[in-house]
Amino acid sequence: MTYTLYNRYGSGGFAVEAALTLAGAPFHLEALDSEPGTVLLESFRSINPWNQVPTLILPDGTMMTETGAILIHIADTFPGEGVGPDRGTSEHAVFLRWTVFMSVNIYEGVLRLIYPDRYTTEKEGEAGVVKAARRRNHEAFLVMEREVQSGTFLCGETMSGADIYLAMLCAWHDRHDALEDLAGCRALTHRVAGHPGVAPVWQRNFDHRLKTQWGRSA
Ligand SMILES: N[C@@H](CCC(=O)N[C@@H](CS)C(=O)NCC(=O)O)C(=O)O
Repeated sequence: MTYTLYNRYGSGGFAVEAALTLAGAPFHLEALDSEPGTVLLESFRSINPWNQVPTLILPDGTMMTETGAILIHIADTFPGEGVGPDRGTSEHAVFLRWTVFMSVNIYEGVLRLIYPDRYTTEKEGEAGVVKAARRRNHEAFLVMEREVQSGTFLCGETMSGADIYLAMLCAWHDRHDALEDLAGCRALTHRVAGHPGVAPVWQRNFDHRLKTQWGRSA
């Protein structure tokens, strides 16, 4: 019944590792020897043909990719463990909405910032790709900001995998843009990073890689 999670410290598998930890799911972490922002070794393509992490192997051997899909799957597999609201509820609809929103809009935008050569055929086009991605990502964060201003979590009073996802993306965004107009997102990121169930995973992934020590102050 053991999961295998392929990640590299500081990359998107943080959110999956945090969710598995919250769920109490047994897992083995395969930490790839690769730095965030670089391309993975070609040999990893034999495990994930798209050559990205996170890659999760389920206990029956099924291979899963896509952070949002994995978070939703873990929430469904371990109901009541704080990864996501009960299926069929309005809170679950909210959970699905924001998890998918972050995958298709923000995470994808992060890739444009880091690997702009994939999004233009001209070398001189890369600076424009980065500039537009930074602007578009910030617009997406402003949409999220309205949801978290109340000081609670995306799906209400209880933290979920969607909040973990948002916190990770917000901490990354802090490296590329100013967060002055994202007070709610910043506060949520501190709350998630300082959550007792998440903090050890957060610190191992991010503390020595990010300029902000998330979770230490609100
Ligand atoms: N759509 C994927 C994106 C995953 C992704 O971009 N992962 C990065 C690390 S944060 C990666 O593997 N980068 C290597 C590459 O794209 O070559 C998801 O949502 O999980």
